[in-house]
Amino acid sequence: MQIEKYKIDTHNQSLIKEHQRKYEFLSAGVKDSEKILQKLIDFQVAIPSWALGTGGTRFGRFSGGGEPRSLEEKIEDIGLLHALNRSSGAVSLHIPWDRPKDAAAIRTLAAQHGLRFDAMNSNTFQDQPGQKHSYKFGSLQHVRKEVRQQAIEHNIEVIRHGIELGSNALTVWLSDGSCFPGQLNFRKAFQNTLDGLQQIYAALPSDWKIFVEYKAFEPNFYSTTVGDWGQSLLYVSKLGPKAYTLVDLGHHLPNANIEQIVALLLMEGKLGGFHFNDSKYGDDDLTVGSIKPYQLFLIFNELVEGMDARGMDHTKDLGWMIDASHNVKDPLEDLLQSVEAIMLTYAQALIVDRKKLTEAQQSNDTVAAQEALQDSFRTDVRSLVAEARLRAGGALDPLALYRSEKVREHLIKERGAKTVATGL
Ligand code: PSV
Ligand code: MN
Repeated sequence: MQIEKYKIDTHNQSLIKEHQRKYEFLSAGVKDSEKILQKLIDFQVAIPSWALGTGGTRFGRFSGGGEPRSLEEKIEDIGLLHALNRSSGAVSLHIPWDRPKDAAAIRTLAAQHGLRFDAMNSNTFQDQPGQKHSYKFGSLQHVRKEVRQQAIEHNIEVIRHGIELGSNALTVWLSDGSCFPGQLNFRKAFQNTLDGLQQIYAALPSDWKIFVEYKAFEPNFYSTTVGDWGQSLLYVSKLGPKAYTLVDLGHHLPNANIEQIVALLLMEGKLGGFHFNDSKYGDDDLTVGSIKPYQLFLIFNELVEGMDARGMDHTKDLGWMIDASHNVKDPLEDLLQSVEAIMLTYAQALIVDRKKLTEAQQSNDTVAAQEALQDSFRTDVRSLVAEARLRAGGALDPLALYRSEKVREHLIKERGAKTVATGL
C-alpha cells in the first residue's frame, strides 16, 4: 500500500493554520531555527526489518494481522513510514531473517521508496534449519573451532549481502556467555571471540565499519562475553580503526548512566551507532521515549555536544537505528511514535543554550546548569519537528493520517489477518 502525495497535501491543508500559529510562536524564541530545521530534515533513522511484525515474549505472541510476508513487503512498509514522516529513510536488515534473494531488485525497490541500507545484522544467536553446528553454547566464543568457523563464515556472508545492497556497516551482537558459574573460562571465551572478530574484520571492505553491540544479560544470565561498553571498547580497540561500539539503550544494568557512556565513547572516537528503544526493567524493547524521555534527552544532549566537539556529521558519522518490539501495538504506529520521539529529542538537544551550560559548568553553578538543560527539555518542539517534516514533503501529523487512511485495515485486506513476519 502507498499513500499518495495528494493525500498528504490534503491532510496538511487541513492542519496548516493551526500548525503555523504554533510554529510562529515557537520559532520566535528559537535561535538559528532555519539551521535547526535543516538538521532535522537531514536526520534519518533506520527501521529494523525485524520490527515490522508483532513481537512477542517467551510466553506468547498475539498477531495483529497484515504483517509483511516478504522482504519486499517490509520495504513497502518502511517506505510508507518514510512517506509519512520523511525521517525513516533507511533500513537495517537481519540475516538470515531477511536474506535478499535478488539483491539488485531489493536495492531498486528500496531506492524507489527513498530508502538506503544502514548496518546489516548477523545472527549467531539462533540455530537455523539445516545448520551444521549448534550455537547452544555460543558462537564466536565456542570451545570448538568448527562452530566458531561457522559463525565467522556467516558474518562474512552478511557482509557480502550488505555490499550488494549498498550498506557499509555490520553490527555483531553475540548472545555468547554462560548461564552458570564455572561453565566458561572467561579469558578463553574472550580470546576466541576476539580471534573470530578479527577474521570478520579482515573481510570488511575498506569503507565499511563493524559495530560490536554489548548486552549485560539475556539469553545468558550469568555472564555475557560482550557484556558492557568496557568489554566492547576493549574488542573494538584491539580490532582497529574500522571497529566501533554500538549502544542499545536496553542493554545496561539498571540505572546505568548511559549518557556518560556515550560521552566517553564519543571522546575516544569509538561510538559507532545506536539501537533506540525504551525500557522499565530490562531489555524491554518498548517505544522510544515512552518510559524515560529525560534520559533520552540527556543522551542526545551528549551526542550533539560530543559530535560537534569532534566536527562530526550528525547525519552519517553514527548509525541511528531503532531496535524495538511491539507486543500490543500496531508495529507501524509504534515505529511512527519512536521516530517522532527521536526527532523531538534531537530537536530539544539542538536548542540547548551551550554557552549558558558551559558557563554554568565552569562556575560550578549546579542550579544554572540544570536550568539550561531543563529549559530545552521543557520546550514543546513539536511544531519545529512538524515544520521540518512539512518542508521535506511529509505529513504534519503522520499518525493521524495513518489512522484516517485506515492503513492497517488495507494491509489486512491485502495480506490477510494471520500473516507472520520474520523476526524474533
Ligand atoms: C539483542 O537483544 C538485540 O538488541 C540485537 O541487536 C539483535 O540483533 C536484536 O536485538 C534482535 O532482536
Ligand atoms: Mn540491539
